[in-house]
Amino acid sequence: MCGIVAAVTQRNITNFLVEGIKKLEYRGYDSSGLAIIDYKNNIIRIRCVGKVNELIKKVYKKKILGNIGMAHTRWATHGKVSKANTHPHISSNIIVVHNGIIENSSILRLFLQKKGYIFYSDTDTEVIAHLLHWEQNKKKDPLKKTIQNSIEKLYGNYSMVVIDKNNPSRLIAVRSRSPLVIGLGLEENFIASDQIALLNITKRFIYLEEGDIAVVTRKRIDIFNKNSTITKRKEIISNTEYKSVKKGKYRHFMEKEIYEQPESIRKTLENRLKNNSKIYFSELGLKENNLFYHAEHIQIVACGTSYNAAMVSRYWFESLANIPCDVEIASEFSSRKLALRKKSLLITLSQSGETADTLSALRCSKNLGYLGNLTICNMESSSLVKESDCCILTKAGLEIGVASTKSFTTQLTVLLMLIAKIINVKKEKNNISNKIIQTLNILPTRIEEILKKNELIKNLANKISHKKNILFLGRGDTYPIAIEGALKLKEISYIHAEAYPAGELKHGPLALIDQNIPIIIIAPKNSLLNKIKKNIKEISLRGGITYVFSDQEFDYEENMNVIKMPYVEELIAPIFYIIPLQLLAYYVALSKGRDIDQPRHLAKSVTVE
Ligand code: HGA
Repeated sequence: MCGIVAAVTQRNITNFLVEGIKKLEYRGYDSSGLAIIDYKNNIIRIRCVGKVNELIKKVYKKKILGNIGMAHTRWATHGKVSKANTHPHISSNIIVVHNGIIENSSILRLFLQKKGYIFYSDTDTEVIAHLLHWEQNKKKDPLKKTIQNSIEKLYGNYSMVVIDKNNPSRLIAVRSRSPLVIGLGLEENFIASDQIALLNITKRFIYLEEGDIAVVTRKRIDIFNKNSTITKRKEIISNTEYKSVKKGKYRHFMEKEIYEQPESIRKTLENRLKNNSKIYFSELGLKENNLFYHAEHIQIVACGTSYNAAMVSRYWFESLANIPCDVEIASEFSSRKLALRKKSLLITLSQSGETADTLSALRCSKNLGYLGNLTICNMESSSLVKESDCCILTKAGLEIGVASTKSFTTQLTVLLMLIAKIINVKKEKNNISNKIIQTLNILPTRIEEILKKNELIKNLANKISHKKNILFLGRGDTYPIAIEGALKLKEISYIHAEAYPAGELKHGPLALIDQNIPIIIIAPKNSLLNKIKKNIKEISLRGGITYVFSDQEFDYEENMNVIKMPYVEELIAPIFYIIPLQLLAYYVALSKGRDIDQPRHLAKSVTVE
């Protein structure tokens, strides 16, 4: 959350900052701002509430000329959404943009107020700016030393970029549990919270590591590690293509990403299914085989959509591989005292690999005695990948829409492959893993078939988009799909939606049923179909209106509508059935005119706990 770009350039910096921050808008869009030191050494700061386009309009009305500056797009944590709280924050000569939370900011604020500092915002970021200014003037130290002294006083997870107007040739970047990447140019250098902001300028990147402070000028980059020792960090050449961040023929990134799923799944499967009988992950070696061989329990930790993917996989781990599996929301996992299961393998799931709650859960788990930990992640250079014992990459490509779609289905694809791999490792010959592999091969084609049914889904969206509440029901491994369908609808249409296991309705939620609550039911052919048919009857008898997604025939019940789905193999039905629910959420939100790629109050890559 919160996007940072900064640069020290040969050319005028304004276009770079504006274009860079636009690309990071997915990280937060409450407000945005920039600050440039102009050719006369004045700080020019422009800030506004709302989308980055508002900022762009304001910036281009002024002609700003300068070679060093920073921009920020905000997802508020300290202080409401307002211009005064928008970054950059300034304390005399010190300018700061920041991502994260300073947990002890109230105490520091009081301390600085006593020293005479006047605060113009409610943010923890302004506290950093004044603290740096105070430290700098107290000891007359160079800025890097000042920053080293100040960060000892800051508690929390954050990253920041600082410019000192009195030395306007360098940027100072600090990484403390929140990512920052340096982009290397020709006699100019850049900083961003995500390489996506820099991809049209450079392919050469250096990722800062925990506790690093980087001093960046046009010609030099000096990185100091957490012990203040000058250090070298590896330069990487990114192979991410810039074009993948464009919408192309689609109206929204979410729509594009829904339709990209067959391709993303093909990429995720590519070179990993060997001779239809073995799974091969190039990221893993013999050490991991050993880990899988000894694992007697799986503990998965995740948030949001990744948590829902984990919930589906719990059914698979237990029914296919006969390994007990528990799934927990990351923020809960790290905030309670845990009783460890014997020989337990910890798995974390995250699209960005920067999800603060999941990272914190991984860090908490480290001394608890897990057999080892594995992350399933979409971002190779992320903190989660770096801090885990081993990783398997989903190959979803960049996902820009705040509501995750292709990251969910590629996570499920990897989880199924992982289960087949574990079965292989534990027992050399097993039909189940062969069946998983064969069925996964068919998955992209099955998804292509369901994507062609979009007209059916559009019709349903028109019928329900004016409703205030919607229920989603599933049973067995489609219950988490009902949860994910409800989450998608809530996120982008703002309609209240809840999901239940169909068998649970009679234990309470049935009292909600009337003609005003459409009930979406996922009912593929499986051993639970007859039970779910009985549940549908119970709803119909009470006047409830049901919309049943199924490839099966049903006896007519009053107020029941069947949305006929193409055939799909039972094993991959959960992955298949989320597609119509993603489309449903999309078309409902479209008909309500919602801001689909950037729904209110949300942001992608949730880097605060
Ligand atoms: N705490 C700062 C930055 C917020 C942030 O990083 N959000 O992800 C603020 O509230 O402005």
